[in-house]
Amino acid sequence: MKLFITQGSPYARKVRVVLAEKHIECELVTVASLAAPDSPVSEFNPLGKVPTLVLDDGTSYYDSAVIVDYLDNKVPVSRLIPQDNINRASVRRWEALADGVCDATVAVVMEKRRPPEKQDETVIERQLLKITRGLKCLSDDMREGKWAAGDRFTLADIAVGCVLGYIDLRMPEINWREQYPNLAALYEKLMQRPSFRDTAPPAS
Ligand SMILES: N[C@@H](CCC(=O)N[C@@H](CS)C(=O)NCC(=O)O)C(=O)O
Repeated sequence: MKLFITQGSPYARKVRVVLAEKHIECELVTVASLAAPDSPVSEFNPLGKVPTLVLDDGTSYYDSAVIVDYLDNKVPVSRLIPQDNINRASVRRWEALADGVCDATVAVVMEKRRPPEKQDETVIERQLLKITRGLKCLSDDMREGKWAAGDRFTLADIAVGCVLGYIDLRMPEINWREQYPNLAALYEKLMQRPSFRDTAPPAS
């Protein structure tokens, strides 16, 4: 089994944390450039995106939500996604919100990489609003809880940790630690786990 990744991708980090938490062996293939038309990942995923998981028989799975679901069921111990309907939907909603904040962060970063005269301020403003509202919602919903969703470590914590690490990497000017001490405490706790420490994005 091999997983196509880039070092900075928060979605790939989510899958790598799940692999580590569940002690699943998997070869990591780092893609040098996703923009290259001959990127090796497009052989397995027509969208050319990471993460993409390729099984030994050539079957490929994407996107990150599909991959983590597959992995959690492949090794059904230390489940990261609850099986009962309500708790499962709750964890999945946390994941969708955290991934959505990642999407908005990526959109801002991409817009700001365009030449200044081509950047659209309204696009940036709209995405920044999603980031601001999304972080506030994550913090409000966590309240003073020990973990993001319920009383145990789940995929919700992994997804939140990955978006916070990504914001640190790409938009360190967003001072979420000061604004949301409960998210800061959660991230600090997550970074004590080898799965998070070993997958921390490299300094840009
Ligand atoms: N919803 C997807 C998002 C994956 C994604 O956008 N990955 C980025 C890297 S962080 C990518 O591959 N971008 C290349 C592209 O869009 O062509 C997931 O959760 O896997």
